[in-house]
Amino acid sequence: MPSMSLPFPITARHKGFNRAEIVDQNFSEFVKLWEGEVRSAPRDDGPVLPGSALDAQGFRELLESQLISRHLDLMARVLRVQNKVFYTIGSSGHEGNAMVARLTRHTDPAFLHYRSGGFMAERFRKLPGMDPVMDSALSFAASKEDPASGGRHKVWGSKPLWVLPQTSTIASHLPKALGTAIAIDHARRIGHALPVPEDSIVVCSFGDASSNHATAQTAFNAAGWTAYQKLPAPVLFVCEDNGIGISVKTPAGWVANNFRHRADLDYFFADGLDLAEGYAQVQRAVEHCRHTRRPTFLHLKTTRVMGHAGTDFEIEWRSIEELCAVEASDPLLRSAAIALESGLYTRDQLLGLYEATRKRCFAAAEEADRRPKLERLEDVMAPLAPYTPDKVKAEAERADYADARVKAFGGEDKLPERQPPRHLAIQIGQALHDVMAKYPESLLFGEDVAQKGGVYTVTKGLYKTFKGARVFNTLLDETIILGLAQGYANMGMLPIPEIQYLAYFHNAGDQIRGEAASLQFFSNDQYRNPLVMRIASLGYQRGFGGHFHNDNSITALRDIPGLVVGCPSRGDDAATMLRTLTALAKVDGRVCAFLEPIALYMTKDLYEPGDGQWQFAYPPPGEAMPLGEGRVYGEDANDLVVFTFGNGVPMALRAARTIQAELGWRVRVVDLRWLVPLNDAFIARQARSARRILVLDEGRKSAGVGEGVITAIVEAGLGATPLERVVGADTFTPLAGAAFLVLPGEADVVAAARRLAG
Ligand SMILES: Cc1ncc(C[n+]2csc(CCOP(=O)(O)OP(=O)(O)O)c2C)c(N)n1
Ligand SMILES: [Mg+2]
Repeated sequence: MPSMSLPFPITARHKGFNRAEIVDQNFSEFVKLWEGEVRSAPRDDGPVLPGSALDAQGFRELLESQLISRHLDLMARVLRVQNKVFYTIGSSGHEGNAMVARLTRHTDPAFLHYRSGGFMAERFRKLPGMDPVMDSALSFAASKEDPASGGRHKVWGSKPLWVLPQTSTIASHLPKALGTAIAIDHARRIGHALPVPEDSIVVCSFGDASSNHATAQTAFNAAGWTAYQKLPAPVLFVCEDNGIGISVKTPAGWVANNFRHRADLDYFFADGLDLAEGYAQVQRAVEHCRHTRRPTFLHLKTTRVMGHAGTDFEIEWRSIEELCAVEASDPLLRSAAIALESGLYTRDQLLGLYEATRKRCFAAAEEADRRPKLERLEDVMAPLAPYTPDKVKAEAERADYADARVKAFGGEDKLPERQPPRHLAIQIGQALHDVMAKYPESLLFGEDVAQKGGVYTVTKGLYKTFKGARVFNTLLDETIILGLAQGYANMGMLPIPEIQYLAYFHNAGDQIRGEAASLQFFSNDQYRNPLVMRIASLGYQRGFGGHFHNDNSITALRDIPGLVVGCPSRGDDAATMLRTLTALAKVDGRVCAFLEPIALYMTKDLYEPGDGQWQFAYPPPGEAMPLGEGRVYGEDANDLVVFTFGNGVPMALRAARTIQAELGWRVRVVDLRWLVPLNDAFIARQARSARRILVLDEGRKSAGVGEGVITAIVEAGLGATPLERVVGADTFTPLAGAAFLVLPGEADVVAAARRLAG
């Protein structure tokens, strides 16, 4: 508990319910009653107090930033009840983080804690003509004109100031902040031109409680893992330690104890409550990070006044003595003391500045309240999933990299389109060679993808061709793999991360669900983190079983807003789909998932062993698969139409033969290929001419792709068409032969057709 006591006794006024009012009055009272010695005011470029590294001009500006931050908080508490402001998690007690902003550059990408009002106000100084008060007010008011998120969330964010908006999920931004830092130095190794200066560092702030989170810990670990190998990772982790997380106290000394002695995470402490004292300490950390390019942990002492948020009535769960002691450690009281003691401000000047800042914040908030809000669903969703079909098509079909691909494949005669038809695994590998030849800024990484070429050798040869700077193994952590992907994307590269098995995507899903897929939305499409995530997926492996290698749950991907999910069932489709996915990433900044059906990797035959009918000619560059377009086998057959994807496609084609022989039906098989978003219009078109419908979904029954297909059919008014669904059971997949009890098989398809006939 802070030891500093108030310079006035605890009176009835201090026992009030509204702590914001009390904290506000404390400042004025503190200034009025201050009785310290006054020095003669220092020159602008002289130290604000003897021995301080902060000069007078710097102090004035930092103080102003602190006051802006504080009055934005106070304003939010007042106007929230009038429904003019929609967010009250504030920065009060953390205003010292303005020092971090002052000592870094506006081109140092920043991923910020929600208590970053001081940091933001200070960073706004770095570019002329910007107004932190009005910009913040528009965000507090959820106005459509909010320059950070367009009214979608109260976030700290700014395109010109390189502040990438963060979600409210604590710690989830650490992996991508680390990824961005690694990307900054990695760019040189592949000759990529960065959007920020080469000696930039990444600022990443978070709270003390958040430092315990698995997602934070994995970022610290990966930062250390990187630095241990003497690879640069210039990230400044700023732990803003106020000693508490909502209502749970961090054990005293825990943060220092936990981080002071970590190998390859260089620890610095700074007093964020005292500008005169803390400035040099922050400076040391920033300079260390910039010059050594090593991960740096800045333990910034802060406090939290006015509770966690406006809804947190601390008086109900903390003693009045404790509350008053915390409020006495308010950094603005310390700043007031410095202002007065240094002689830079008289009492009246300081109170005048305080009140003028209040007025400015309220005026901005009232103005922001009059600005337009988001009022139409189209406007809300506009930045979520941009899609410019013509440009994507042109980019996907662009084939102006002939020389690069000849080099990648090792000669004209080795080009894949000149080879005999091959199976899926080979053609994915070839397609990846093509993509990497086309985009020199693309990187392929994951577990075991480099020398070994992946568990299934799909990426074999890529390491040899494109070398270790572009094809590399990561440490074993999916959260970090996806954090790295976002980091590389933030720096303008094209990441192609691999997740070794679908089951392990779930392990790190928030990096896509909460982070990557949400960036365009919460930044009003100002920031994009395009990436193409490859995932070895789905069931039916023979001889290598068990749930975790045969996970068939696509549901976790289906409801991620903005995500594109494609799943090819054959090699030529894989190649043309990958071209479209990379084009979607490049042109529209989309986050994409490419599900590779493991059991089809090596499948060469369709009907009989040795028939070679599941191998296809490699489509040369210039061909691409339009987003949403399925593949139809037997376009004019309509006795039965089977909707399916992945392993279901060859299964349905085999079953179709039996059905035709037995029931005399001509069967059409529709490979959806694109699973998210489902192309409802395409499904309806195919269903309209069907006399009977069968939905074959190898995923689980609940909330799987099949549900989406049936919904599209019903919503198209075709619900009267006789329909059967063949789908995986709602269970985990067991080992060995028992797996086939859980997953749909050819016999189930035939049986469903019989039911339709009967
Ligand atoms: C993953 C996750 N779990 C829980 C929460 C709810 N939550 C929001 S803030 C918070 C406490 C964070 O404390 P700390 O990191 O110390 O930051 P402070 O608010 O004290 O600055 C919690 C539990 C969340 N936002 N994200
Ligand atoms: Mg805290």
